[in-house]
Amino acid sequence: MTVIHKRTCHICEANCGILVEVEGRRVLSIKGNPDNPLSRGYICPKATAIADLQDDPDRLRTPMKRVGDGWEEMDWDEAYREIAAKVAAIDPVGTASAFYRGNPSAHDYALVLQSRHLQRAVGAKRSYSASTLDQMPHHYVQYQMYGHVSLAAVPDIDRTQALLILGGNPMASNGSLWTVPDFRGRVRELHARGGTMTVVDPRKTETAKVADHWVPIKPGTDTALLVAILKIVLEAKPDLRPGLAEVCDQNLDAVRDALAQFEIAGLSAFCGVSEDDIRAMAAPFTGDEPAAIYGRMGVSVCEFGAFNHWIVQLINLASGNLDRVGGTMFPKPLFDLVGLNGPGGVSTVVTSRGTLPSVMGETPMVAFADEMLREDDGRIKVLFVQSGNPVLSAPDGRKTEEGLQKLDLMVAFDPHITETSRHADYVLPPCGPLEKDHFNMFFGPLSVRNFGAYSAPTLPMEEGAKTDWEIVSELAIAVHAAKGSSAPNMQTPREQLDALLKASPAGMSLAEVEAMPDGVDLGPLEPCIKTRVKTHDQKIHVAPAELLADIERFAQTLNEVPEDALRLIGRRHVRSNNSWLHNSHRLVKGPDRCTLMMHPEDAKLRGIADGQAIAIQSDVTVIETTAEITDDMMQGVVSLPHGWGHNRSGLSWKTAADHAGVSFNDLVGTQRYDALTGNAVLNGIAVSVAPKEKEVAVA
Ligand SMILES: Nc1nc2c(c(=O)[nH]1)N[C@H]1C(S)=C(S)[C@@H](COP(=O)(O)OP(=O)(O)OC[C@H]3O[C@@H](n4cnc5c(=O)[nH]c(N)nc54)[C@H](O)[C@@H]3O)O[C@H]1N2
Ligand SMILES: Nc1nc2c(c(=O)[nH]1)N[C@H]1C(S)=C(S)[C@@H](COP(=O)(O)OP(=O)(O)OC[C@H]3O[C@@H](n4cnc5c(=O)[nH]c(N)nc54)[C@H](O)[C@@H]3O)O[C@H]1N2
Ligand code: SF4
Ligand SMILES: [Mo]
Repeated sequence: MTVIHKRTCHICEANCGILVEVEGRRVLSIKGNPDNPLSRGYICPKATAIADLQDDPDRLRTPMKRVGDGWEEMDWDEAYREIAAKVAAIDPVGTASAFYRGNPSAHDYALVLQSRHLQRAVGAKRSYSASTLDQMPHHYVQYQMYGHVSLAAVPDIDRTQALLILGGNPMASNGSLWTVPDFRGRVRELHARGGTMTVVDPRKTETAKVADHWVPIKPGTDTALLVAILKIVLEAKPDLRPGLAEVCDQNLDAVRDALAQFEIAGLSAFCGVSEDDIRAMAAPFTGDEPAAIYGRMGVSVCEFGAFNHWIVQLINLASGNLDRVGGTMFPKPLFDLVGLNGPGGVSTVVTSRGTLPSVMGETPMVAFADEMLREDDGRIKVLFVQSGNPVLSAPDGRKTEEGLQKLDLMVAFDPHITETSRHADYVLPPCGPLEKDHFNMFFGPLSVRNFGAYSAPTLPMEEGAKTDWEIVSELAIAVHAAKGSSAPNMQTPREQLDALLKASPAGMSLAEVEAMPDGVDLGPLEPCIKTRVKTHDQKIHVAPAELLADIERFAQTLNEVPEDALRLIGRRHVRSNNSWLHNSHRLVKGPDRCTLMMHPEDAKLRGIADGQAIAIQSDVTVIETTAEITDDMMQGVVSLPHGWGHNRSGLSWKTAADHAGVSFNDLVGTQRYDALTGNAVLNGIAVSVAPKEKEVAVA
């Protein structure tokens, strides 16, 4: 008998509703759920690959222990006991223990809720995560301005008339820090009502191709463009609109004064965008129609990530579009993460690299390898890697590998022996994705509607399998036992979720939510800033001191002469997700995607032909791939996707290894980061590119 289960796709932030048709344990089809009010039937090609993840023959089914150069299977209790005994012996207090949490952690509400039990049992003081490779600038600015790290102002794409996107490619990524499934459909509707979209990006991306205007920009120079737009808006609209003025701690005068030193002409010259183009981009923000500006990876994961995100907020604010229908608004989701969770915080952390910023208690990933490699007492000895692959995702993959090799104990929670987990002493694999339940915990507060959805497991648990949350909580109990400490009373994630839902403004129980498998739609976003802002004085902090002071750091860069080099940027593809979907044949088939895109003139200058083998050199290393020559790149900029590089030995994902590619992050050094947040710089890397040296035949 076939049954159709409704659930949420867990792969990316779009959180699409899917219909999974199963017969027994066999997945017959995965389709979009037209009754899901958020995604409206949309899915991307990755959704169907959930079946490949579930049925992946290479996926680990039991705990694995490293023995010499190989691996031995073991049973769960034995694995827990051994790991716990080692944790207690190597680092009984936890000062030398650390966690790294990767991206899929954020898509597993149950793991998020339970993982803290393990961290407490271990006593690990240090936390690392993909957030300092990705989005700390957003959390930082949200904390500083709105009083909560998770209080994000989301572009109201469904009602705006002008959308300006910098450094984001939602046509490929399906949106980030902006849960906007069916982006394409929503842009069509924007166009149908006479609205426009402009994309600022060094590459004519898939998103730029459906936009009205593509504005190429030199990587790392967006700050100048943003400042110029803000200046124009401040001139056109000197005062905050009523309604906003009363929720702000001050007018924008401090910002206006600090920006007075910059001339539009100089800013334009710095970023290479003409004054006319800048004025055209600013125009919707000086008028009355609703408009929204959104910046993502390309302007977050750079040296001025936080500063850029602050200016983005200020443009929305100064133009009167913050907290406005068709502008940007704070979601009020079914599960109110913002109301129920502490505000987070901004501080510093002492590392072997000196004092670094620490947002939400984390240590920046730029210091990760150094903290494993240091020789003194501060060395990380015990590491837990939870759903992450930092060897491919963090800067300087080879150095990260050296660090991992030096650990006294490494435990990876991962379905595969990956580039990272191959260095572990133990790998603890979770069940398949369809055996887990799902709730959009982190993505409700980022969604384009006020929304929440719970999905029960689609398939019963396979014999001997465990969810991620069971694994971490059972290991936590074992660690407490080994240390002789008492384990806390642990509620199940469902019990926790039920309590959290009831405590949210909508006040529904989990049972009520579960009874609505298409999701609970609480309607479109609404202006709500007065009740949402979480600063101590309940005002938006327009010009936090650290951000205001960062203007001087920016001013200095305007005088620097940049190194004359090609700039390397990243690229996402709709059939991939970071490093971990390359074991699905249907997603990797077709032409090699791990190519270096370059402009025809740049190629010609270097004598490079399309498809030719090339070497890319940075100040860290050289890697080799093939050139893809295209007008879509602006001159002087080259693009390579990250998350490839399965050319390391001993991996369990065999299809991935057959489509290995090379790792972008092998080229990236760990020295550059955003001064305010410690977020890594992963774009705009200076490289040189040359035809690959011909191998010399040995006679
Ligand atoms: N150069 C460059 N580097 C980047 C980026 C970039 O744009 N350019 N992007 C950055 C960003 S935004 C991010 S978020 C990071 C991502 O960085 P990471 O999170 O470190 O890397 P992923 O590739 O997402 O790795 C996810 C791992 O989790 C495993 N996994 C998948 N599902 C599950 C599950 O259900 N349970 C468990 N236990 N494991 C699971 C996969 O097998 C894989 O090993 O990469 C960053 N790195
Ligand atoms: N298919 C797919 N979807 C994904 C992922 C994936 O790997 N594949 N990863 C998921 C994750 S973890 C995240 S965080 C999101 C990321 O979501 P997005 O931020 O939308 O994704 P990116 O493709 O990294 O977009 C960054 C864009 O910035 C541009 N860029 C680079 N440098 C600069 C610059 O200096 N200035 C400007 N203006 N632009 C620049 C790049 O060309 C690129 O188009 O995607 C998520 N969704
Ligand atoms: S866009 Fe694709 S991967 Fe992302 S949630 Fe939707 S179906 Fe899943
Ligand atoms: Mo990310």
